[in-house]
Amino acid sequence: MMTVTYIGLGSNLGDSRQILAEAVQKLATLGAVKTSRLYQSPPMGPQDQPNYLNAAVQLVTDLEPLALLDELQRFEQESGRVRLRRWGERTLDLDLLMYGEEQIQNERLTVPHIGVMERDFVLMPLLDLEANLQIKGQLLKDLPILQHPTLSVLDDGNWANI
Ligand code: PH2
Ligand code: MG
Ligand code: MG
Repeated sequence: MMTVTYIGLGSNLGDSRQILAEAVQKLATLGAVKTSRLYQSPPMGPQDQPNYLNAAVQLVTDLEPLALLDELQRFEQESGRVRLRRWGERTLDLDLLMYGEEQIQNERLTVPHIGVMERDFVLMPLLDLEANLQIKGQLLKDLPILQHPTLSVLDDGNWANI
């Protein structure tokens, strides 16, 4: 069965733009993808780290949640993933934000992803993909944090098609 899923993308080490574009190409091998705009965002967590590039992808796939997570983690490793500390800098972060309407809680996975509602660098890209997206009946576009976004649009075109 095909499921509409949403993946959050982040990078603040290496050639982040290239790394994210390659990640989108890899995600496209798993199903049909739509890509958000590309954003630059100040770091959440330790402030002595570079700004992040952030984006989101809508992926329609027949992979089950844990099989999809395996693929995401494989792509992170293939990008030469470096992760120095919690909330700290990394070459590629692929987060499974939403998997259809499902709520999932196990050792490996919490879906919807913790913090979606509090992070503008997750919400704005998601809303590019689906303006009326809801989580548990809450319209994401109505969340107050979106009234004072801290991120900026770097590219609203076909940034992933390099
Ligand atoms: N990811 C983190 C920690 N901090 N800050 C921003 N702006 N964007 C991120 O994607 C991000 C972060 C760990 O995954
Ligand atoms: Mg993350
Ligand atoms: Mg992650």
